[in-house]
Amino acid sequence: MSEIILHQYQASPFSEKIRNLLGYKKASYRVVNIPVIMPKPDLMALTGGYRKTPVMQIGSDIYCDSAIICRVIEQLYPDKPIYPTEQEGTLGAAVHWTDTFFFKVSVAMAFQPKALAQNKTFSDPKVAEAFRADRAELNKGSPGLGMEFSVAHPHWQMHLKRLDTQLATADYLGGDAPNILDFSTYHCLWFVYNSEVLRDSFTPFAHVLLWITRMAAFGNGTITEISGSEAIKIATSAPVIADTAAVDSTIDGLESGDHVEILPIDYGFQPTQGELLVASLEELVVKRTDPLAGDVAVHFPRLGYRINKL
Ligand SMILES: N[C@@H](CCC(=O)N[C@@H](CS)C(=O)NCC(=O)O)C(=O)O
Repeated sequence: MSEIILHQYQASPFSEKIRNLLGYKKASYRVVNIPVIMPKPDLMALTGGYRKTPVMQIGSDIYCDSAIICRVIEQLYPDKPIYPTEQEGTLGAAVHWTDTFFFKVSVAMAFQPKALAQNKTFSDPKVAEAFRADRAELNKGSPGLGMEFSVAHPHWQMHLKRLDTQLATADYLGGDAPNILDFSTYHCLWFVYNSEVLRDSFTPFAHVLLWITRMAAFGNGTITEISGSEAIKIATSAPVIADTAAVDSTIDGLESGDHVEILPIDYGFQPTQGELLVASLEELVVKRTDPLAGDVAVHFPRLGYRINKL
């Protein structure tokens, strides 16, 4: 089995979701630190268009979106399971709400004027402007992640109060042990908690604060940094694993080998094109041949993505 390579950057909350899960699973893995804004040429060689963070690579299999990344990590590290079957439906819904709506609330909290004024990265006006322009490009054609602070703040307080009530009864949202909802919730809170000027917003929620300490104690696993070009070299020398055609043509009316594009339905409409390998209720996979990375299989979760025949 090829080792996990996580393409990520330190400040990315969705990357922290994965690092924290890999810490919980006591995994060793490699990390490529990718740029926070475009261009990301090494990442594009692997994904063929998808530009969000994080992306996970195993050999020449490329996994886009933290939802599918967590599922693959669970298969690789089945000990201490985080997807209890008896909660498959409710957890799926709660995790999606957390990773979409509540993530937006958290972004508005983390980027409120008080926090931005203290943020070292944004103290350089050129850096701040480049970031704003890049995120405007990312969000083109979609409502993006924008939420007014005045709307986000009461939603933040409401959800933290509910979390605090629940965490007074158990160590984790999952009960005695964390489940996927703990990791989804943690990265949102981590993003806000990282800003020292915002720490006091947690003060009324003592049980949440204890839970943050428990989650943080899992750490991030054992990390070895490699370069983007080393990761591409690994992709070129590995065979594509997802080579068994598994297209359920009753879902999208598509056949194995069709030329398609896959893109998110929320924001970041940069598509990945390729030859259809898998289209099931859970997963979409295309195969593409990249001039640098060779043959790669690019995987997406079904939830949150659309597929178009070209
Ligand atoms: N649904 C995606 C969302 C990922 C996402 O929005 N990541 C942010 C960073 S935490 C991002 O991609 N920002 C733009 C970028 O990094 O280029 C997932 O679960 O992985």
